[in-house]
Amino acid sequence: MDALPAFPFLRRRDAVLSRLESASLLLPAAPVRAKNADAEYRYRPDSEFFYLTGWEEAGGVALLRGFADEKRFLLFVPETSPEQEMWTGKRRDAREVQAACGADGVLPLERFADEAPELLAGGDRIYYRLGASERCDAAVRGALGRGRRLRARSGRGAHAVIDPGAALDDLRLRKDAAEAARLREAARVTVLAFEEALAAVRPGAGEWEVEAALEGGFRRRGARGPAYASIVAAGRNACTLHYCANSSVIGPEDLVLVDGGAEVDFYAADVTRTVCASDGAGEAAREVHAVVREAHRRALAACRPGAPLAGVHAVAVEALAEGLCGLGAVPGTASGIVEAKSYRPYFPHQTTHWIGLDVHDCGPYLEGGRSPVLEPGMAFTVEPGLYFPDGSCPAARALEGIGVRIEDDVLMTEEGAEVLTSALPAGAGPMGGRG
Ligand SMILES: [Mn+2]
Repeated sequence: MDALPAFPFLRRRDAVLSRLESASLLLPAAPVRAKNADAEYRYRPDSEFFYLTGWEEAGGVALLRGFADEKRFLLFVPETSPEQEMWTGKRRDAREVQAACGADGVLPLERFADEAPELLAGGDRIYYRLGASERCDAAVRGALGRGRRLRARSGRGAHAVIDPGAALDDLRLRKDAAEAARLREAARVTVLAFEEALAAVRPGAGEWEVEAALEGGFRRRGARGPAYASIVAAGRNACTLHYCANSSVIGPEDLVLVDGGAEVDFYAADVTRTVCASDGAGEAAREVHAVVREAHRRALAACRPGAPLAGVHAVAVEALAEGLCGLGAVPGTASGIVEAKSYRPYFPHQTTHWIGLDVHDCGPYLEGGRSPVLEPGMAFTVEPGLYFPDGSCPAARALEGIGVRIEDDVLMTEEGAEVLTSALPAGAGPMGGRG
């Protein structure tokens, strides 16, 4: 992708600084994570840290001070050395970081322990996630001690620690133009990779081969890789919601559920399709698929500006309940099934979740007892499903072993709901017969 548009980060920081008022915000970069022994995972920055700094390297700490007239945004970064560069490559030095991030100052990390408590103590609250880093925990303890003394003398000093989500989640919920572009690109790449992955679905293929086609499709198009562990679940594996072993061989009568999404510039897509491995899939599987597809269609139609997010779920539940009734899976009427929540054994999750820098992005599902209303900038998935694990459905044993989910990504805009992944057919047909 092109370089990020000029300084969306600056605008985000301005928004956060004005919210902080008399408080400060302390955000450490995510640590490098060990996979096992001395092997490391590829580095991925912390979403909140990246959202405000645009900085992608490990080891830094961002400090924002809403109460201050100067040094409002400081970055502490590790010192570079020839030894470090030999092993892990060149890192930008303080001056380059300052230019790239627009910080008021960039300081070496070794000065953090001495300077941070002082810098934090003058505000009255510190937004910080306790336990995020030992270095920052210690600085916050120091700041609270100083703040107590300052407060006694001047009436203002750090005396409370608040989760940074309280200042950031609401901003991250409404995506700006730079974020919308990333989400669209993640969706575009995901659709193309899904076409390749679904073409690899056939009897006798390993689930891992479909996974390889999907994730290869992400990487070939420049995505960082999968945003989360890809699911390729043939037959009854699809009844395990977070199945990701992807180690079974696809049978001729199987439905195959594929759930994956590319991560592009740290923004996630999240798509699911469920398709027949061949023409040999049974009638029951096709009927369940048709029910989920209808729920998916109606739920997408319910994504309208001003509508409550919970309404999307309600519409999907209604359609699924009608389907469960028609399939003979649950006794009673559709409205009775909704009322008694007797669909829950077969649809145990929600229809929507927010997406963004995190595949399950921050943002409320209930505010003051009410569902949030859909507004431009909000991005979320729509993913109804039905799952019938073994032994779950005495009333209709033929359904047991079937799992279906269909999932698309939606971005609310001024014009309405933009289904980012609508180019990918939602049908169940085997190769070539989808639509
Ligand atoms: Mn999802």
